[in-house]
Amino acid sequence: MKNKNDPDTKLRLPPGQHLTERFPVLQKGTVAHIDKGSYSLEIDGEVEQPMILALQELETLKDIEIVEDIHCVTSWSKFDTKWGGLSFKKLFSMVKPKSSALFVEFLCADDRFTTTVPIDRLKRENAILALTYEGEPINDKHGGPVRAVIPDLYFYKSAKWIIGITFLKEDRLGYWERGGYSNKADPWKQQRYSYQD
Ligand SMILES: Nc1nc2c(c(=O)[nH]1)N[C@H]1C(S)=C(S)[C@@H](COP(=O)(O)O)O[C@H]1N2
Ligand SMILES: [Mo]
Repeated sequence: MKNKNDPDTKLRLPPGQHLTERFPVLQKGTVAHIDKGSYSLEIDGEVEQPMILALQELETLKDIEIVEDIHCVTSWSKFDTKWGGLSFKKLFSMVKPKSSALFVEFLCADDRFTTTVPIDRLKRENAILALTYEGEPINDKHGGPVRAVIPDLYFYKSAKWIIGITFLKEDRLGYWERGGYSNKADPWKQQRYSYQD
């Protein structure tokens, strides 16, 4: 088991974070539940090919598994979490973002929660639209059936219960960002609060 004094652990923990073996559950309100049979993901905005995809279709598009450390702004980090799903790269090759698309907004089933991410952040190999956690469909608590996992940013940018993805010309603040959290959210730069942006 890893511990704080292990040199590897120290290198992997961003400043101000501590390691947990648990997997805390966090969201603004209560845990949402999405019916898998009637689920659809609507992708629109600044794209050549808007799409509506059912869960089964997303499953056939699965192309990647990642094992990544995740970092919550409340200071816990968890190492080596394993997620499977669809790389944003693959999704982009299908919907074809226009050159005007600079930000991506995730719309979620919990009372229309949103968060946005610069499009370039999603072109990295480890940013995915996740369908599985540790080899199993993602449960309700952790944002199933479809959530984002963007390990390079604090975990509040990793939207749970995603029902819509909109490509934007200009940025919009999301739920936590309007509440005072950083819109940049880089754990290695310790960008926790909006007054630091
Ligand atoms: N839809 C939605 N996604 C969300 C949130 C939320 O309130 N609603 N909270 C974020 C926050 S603050 C964190 S830390 C992570 C927590 O994910 P977990 O519950 O799987 O640990 O989800 C993020 N994604
Ligand atoms: Mo969070």
